[in-house]
Amino acid sequence: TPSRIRCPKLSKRVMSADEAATLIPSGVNVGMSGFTGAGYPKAVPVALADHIRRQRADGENYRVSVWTGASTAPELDGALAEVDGIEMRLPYQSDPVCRQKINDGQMSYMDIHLSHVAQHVWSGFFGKLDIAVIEVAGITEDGRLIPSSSIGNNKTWIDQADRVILEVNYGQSAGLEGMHDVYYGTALPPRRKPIPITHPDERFGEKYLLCPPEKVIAVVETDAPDRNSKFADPDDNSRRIADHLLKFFQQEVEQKRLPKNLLPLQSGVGNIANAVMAGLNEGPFDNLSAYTEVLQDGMLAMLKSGKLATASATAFSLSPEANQDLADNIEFYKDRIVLRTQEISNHPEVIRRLGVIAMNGMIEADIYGNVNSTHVMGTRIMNGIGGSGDFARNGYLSVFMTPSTARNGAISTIVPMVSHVDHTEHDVQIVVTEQGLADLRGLPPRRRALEIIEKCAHPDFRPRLKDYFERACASGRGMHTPHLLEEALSWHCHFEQNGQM
Ligand code: 0RQ
Repeated sequence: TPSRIRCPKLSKRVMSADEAATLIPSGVNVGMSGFTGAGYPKAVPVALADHIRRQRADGENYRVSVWTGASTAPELDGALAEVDGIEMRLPYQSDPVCRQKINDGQMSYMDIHLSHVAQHVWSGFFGKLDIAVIEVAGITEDGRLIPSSSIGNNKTWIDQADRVILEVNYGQSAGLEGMHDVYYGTALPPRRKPIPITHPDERFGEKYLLCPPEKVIAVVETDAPDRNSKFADPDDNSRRIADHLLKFFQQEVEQKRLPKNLLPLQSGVGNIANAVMAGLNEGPFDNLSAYTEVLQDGMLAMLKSGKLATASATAFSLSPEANQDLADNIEFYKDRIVLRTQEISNHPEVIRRLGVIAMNGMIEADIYGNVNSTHVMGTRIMNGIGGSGDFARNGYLSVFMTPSTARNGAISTIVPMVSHVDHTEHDVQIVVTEQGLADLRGLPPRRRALEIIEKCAHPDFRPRLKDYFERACASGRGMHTPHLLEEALSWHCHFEQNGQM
């Protein structure tokens, strides 16, 4: 294979992952590439974990803080968490070992809106970024970097870090070159200008990441696939959720509240989101577009079938089969996909202007439409808010979806009061479960409660929710958003004590 390091200056910095890892001292802040299991460094974090383990055996308390785009993979989050090597982690993770360490209180975690991360770093809220570790698909003759299968915060990490370690991954399709659009025009107030996007496929940035060669202290060559998790085939619940949503979209088109090709779609992570895309691929809508952060299998299939004309994102998150399809047909997909930095893929201004249809998963919703996306029983983090808040608050439509029960029916995902709130009632318009779809637009709180209980709650829990609501209304307390405070979280307490709500 021909070298992907076409810049002579940088080919002189090639070294092993072990050597590169020793250039990362204890106590530093490290910005790593990676977004939803795509484009994360494959070799240096594992080598760093080994290095930390060895130093720990010699009695040194070696830890670094790890900032990324979003979730990564066992070779990064898993490996570093396993050796207790992470002091503080931000902004989104979905790794089981990390989750355990965070919930056990051994690792700090800051869960931040994905669109906010870059600007918070520019402002220095988290301290200085010392080192960036970035996977790229190649390096051009003049030292520009060909981004990999995600961009995330890479532009910010390279700009802000004093030193940069590059991983050049030969396992990424060389054809990715030209798919990206890296915008260098963002700034802090008062110097901000409008972000020039009026359609998801517009390009106005660079095809490459720009990095002064002097900053690059190491280049490591790798050849390894992304996490590439498989998606489950849509189950009955996901299919029903998708059916309810499609019917709703059709009604909105008939009422002329949505155009025939809908509005740009944003779809969250996971199997339900993927099932909704599968439903749309068989549905009546054509010439669709997507302005989203993650491109999963479902959207790739829609691009292939022609249902989806164009898609903008910051990362792929594909199964091994879909990833192969991407590589085999990269020129076809390159005409239809733009990958951007995450401050642009998730930019509130753009999401509002385009009128994005935001569709995200959730842990639970309460009868008034407040949504918990992140915490099990109010205290234990699952993943993080990710981009769901960027899209929910600013979209034209904000949809949250979940099966109506969890843990084999022991938990109702519709509860009197959410045990943690990520999206307030003001940001939530549509709630969908396999039972039905609640359209909360235009409804005051007590009517929202009746709509959610009737349409979304599981029949095993519906009478108890109704009873709670009626007693709250009769309690003599405030009638705007009636609650029985002494009982509002009793369903969660009951689950913790008895394993059943
Ligand atoms: O647990 O894995 O132990 O079985 O939560 O639940 O039903 O498989 O749903 O994979 O779609 O995830 C909100 C976590 C849903 C996700 C969440 C348990 C359930 C299961 C997963 P097990 P499902 P999904 C763009 C948008 C926030 C970020 C976001 C998420 C596990 O959608 O992380 O939207 N969202 N980003 O058993 C206790 C409940 C539960 C519950 C589910 N009420 N109580 N456990 N579970 N409901 C992408 C990015 O931002 C990068």
